Amino acid sequence: MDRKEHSGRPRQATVARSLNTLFFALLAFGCGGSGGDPAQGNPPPPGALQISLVAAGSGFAQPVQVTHAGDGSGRTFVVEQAGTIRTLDNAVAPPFLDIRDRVLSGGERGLLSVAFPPGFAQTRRFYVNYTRTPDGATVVSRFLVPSGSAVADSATETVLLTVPQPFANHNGGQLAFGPDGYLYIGMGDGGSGGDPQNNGQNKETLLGKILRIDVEAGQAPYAVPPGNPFLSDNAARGEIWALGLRNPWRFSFDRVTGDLYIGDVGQNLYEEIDFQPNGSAGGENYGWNVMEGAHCYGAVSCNSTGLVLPVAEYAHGQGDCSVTGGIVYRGAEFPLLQGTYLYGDYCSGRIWGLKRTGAVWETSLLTDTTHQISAFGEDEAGNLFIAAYGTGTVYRVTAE
Ligand SMILES: [Ca+2]
Ligand SMILES: [Ca+2]
Repeated sequence: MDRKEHSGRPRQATVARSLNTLFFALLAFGCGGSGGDPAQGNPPPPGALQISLVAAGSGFAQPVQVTHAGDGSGRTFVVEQAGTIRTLDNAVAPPFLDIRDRVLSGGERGLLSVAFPPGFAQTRRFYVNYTRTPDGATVVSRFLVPSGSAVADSATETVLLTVPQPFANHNGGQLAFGPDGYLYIGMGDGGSGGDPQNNGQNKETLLGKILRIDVEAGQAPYAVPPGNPFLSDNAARGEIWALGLRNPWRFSFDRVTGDLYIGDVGQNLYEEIDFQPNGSAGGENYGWNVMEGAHCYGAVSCNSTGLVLPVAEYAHGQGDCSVTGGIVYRGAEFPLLQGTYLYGDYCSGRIWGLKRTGAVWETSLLTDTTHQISAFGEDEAGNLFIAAYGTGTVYRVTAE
């Protein structure tokens, strides 16, 4: 597993980072406090939009997701990598779900996300994505909350999808229900470095993709929606919604517009945010491993025909090395943030805002923190949170 080095050697040359740099041991980090970071001494100009972070919950063990169930309960859930889901207000109460007995955790493996479908308050069923014991394969499965119970029953698991993982890293892991009610699944390229199996561009594998499946229609284990883009292609898996992804660790849908924002972790040089408007027919090819960000990967030139370039990217440097895709702010409390997509970097702790004005996407630095930002999340009301992986604290985003 690659480490982010702070030896004083040039980062881009020495960090042969073969993976999403998420989840390293705490000792490997401290990027924001490593000294000599030019960003620390260059605050944005006065008057620019700034955010602050207020601790909202602590004591979580390696949190990797913050989300809500949309069930009117007001609960905000925190996913812990080893295999538990807790509520933000209490890190020590019996967990909402505990599947540590079947999760292979460590590095980039673990319980990676939970998603609650529309109607969860009535159906009491929800979905998780984890890497399983003992082989590290990706599992997407359904669990039930028994009637009369506030917590899930770990014995109710129904496995819907299993995807073998050739390497320990790049497991993607995001689950999210789109505005169409289908389940979207983020799959990394399988791992190692540089996508040696060329999974990103191979439509016969589920690796290196975003998948779209119908898990709520009553068909076992799931149905492939009739509108999926490659159903008529005999050399493609029908579950594929978009391809050319390296490790879409986090993606999200704008709760107002339905637009999809994808943070795809780069190889050694560029981190990127990809965009897909609501109403897209799918089939977008986001470029990996032909391109890394808006640049040819490992080549002076390349054929970018048909590839969808990112709407934002940043180069490694100033401590930046692994993007954590975020969320569009739709809360009521901070009008200045309205419609802004917040995202950050796991290594540097920096957080940016991205917003489209006409045809132009503009990025601004919102704050520079010392946190290992593993996830952005929101509650039912649209308040935004970040999870600080190493310290186990969840912060609420406020604007100044
Ligand atoms: Ca993998
Ligand atoms: Ca790309």
